[in-house]
Amino acid sequence: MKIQSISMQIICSDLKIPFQTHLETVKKREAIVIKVTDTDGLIGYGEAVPFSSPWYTEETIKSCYHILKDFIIPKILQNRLQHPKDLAEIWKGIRRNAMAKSGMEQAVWDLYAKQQGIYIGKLFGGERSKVAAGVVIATPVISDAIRQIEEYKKDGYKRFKIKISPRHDLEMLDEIRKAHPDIALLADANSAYSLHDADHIKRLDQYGLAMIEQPLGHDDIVEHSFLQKQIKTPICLDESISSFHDAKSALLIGSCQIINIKMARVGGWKEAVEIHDLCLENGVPVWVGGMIEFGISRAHNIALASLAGFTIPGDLSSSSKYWEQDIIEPEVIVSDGLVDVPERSGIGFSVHEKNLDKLTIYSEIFTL
Ligand code: OSB
Ligand code: MG
Repeated sequence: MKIQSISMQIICSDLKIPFQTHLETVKKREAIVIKVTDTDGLIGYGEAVPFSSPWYTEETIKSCYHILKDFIIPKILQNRLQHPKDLAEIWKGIRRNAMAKSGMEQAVWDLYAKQQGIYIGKLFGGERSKVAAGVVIATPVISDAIRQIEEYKKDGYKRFKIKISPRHDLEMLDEIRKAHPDIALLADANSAYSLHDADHIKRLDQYGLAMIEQPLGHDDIVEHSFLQKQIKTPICLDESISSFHDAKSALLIGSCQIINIKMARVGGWKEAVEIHDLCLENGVPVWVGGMIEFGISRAHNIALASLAGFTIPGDLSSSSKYWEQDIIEPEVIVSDGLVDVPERSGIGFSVHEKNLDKLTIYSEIFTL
């Protein structure tokens, strides 16, 4: 692939609105932008999206940077990649650290797609020209949630996701259903419940939720299969699915009826597409999960969502939901609840280098 250099930029920006779950309130977002440049000057872009603290997965911006700088980047430069698929060989000697791998896979696949002159989604069989967008409302304040849903309805978002926990669920859902009886609604618990709460969780069945996302342990597969047998609402797994193997296990024992696929959580394009293919074969619908990300990661997610199995609207909000200024051009725009899938080569968006530099707080460049 004639890779000449690899650079990393840590970027940081305030969120327009704080993102609140029972685990953490995110007000500032950091990410690592990875650029892989070939000898012709073509650049592939990836975005590694761990948080600054390990509340969602065990990775952090610092741990991710360390794994990329000290292990992944040297191996890639020394091994002279022929094809993005060769990354599988490099991953063999690096356990977990999915977000570091995902950021690098994104950059290498984007470069490869640009070298081939093809849109990245097409490399994986993507076929949609528009993808459906859902939005996340992350506040425990009921009146704020209702007002935000009101606003987002105007943009035509096709699905609304709220964050719940045992202290903020029944009343919140009651009020939302009173104000918005017909919206496609789902509730994400980020592991706030345990199997002992099964009777309480059963009471959520009355709200006609499209699904409940990750009610139990962040690394659990088995207990979710017990819970699913006791409730009508379909379970969707998020945190528990960190690999193809996890997805296979979950389907095997009926732990969920839907999977939220996040490239970042499963280690990149290859694993994400394999999980998608498995679910498609088994008739299990999937959707693209979000990470409160900047435009590069969002662009990869839009490409992923163009694959046939993504039949449920993903966490694909407009750039302007979180950012004053995004790092891609054009920005992501949701209109009538849809996002256009680009056609240009690579990720199909240009990177706004000026905005990117404005947000950069640390950077390094690596060559052989
Ligand atoms: O649990 O799905 C989640 C964002 C960061 C970390 C975890 C989650 C989320 C979201 C997606 O809910 C929000 C978005 O990107 O719009
Ligand atoms: Mg989730």
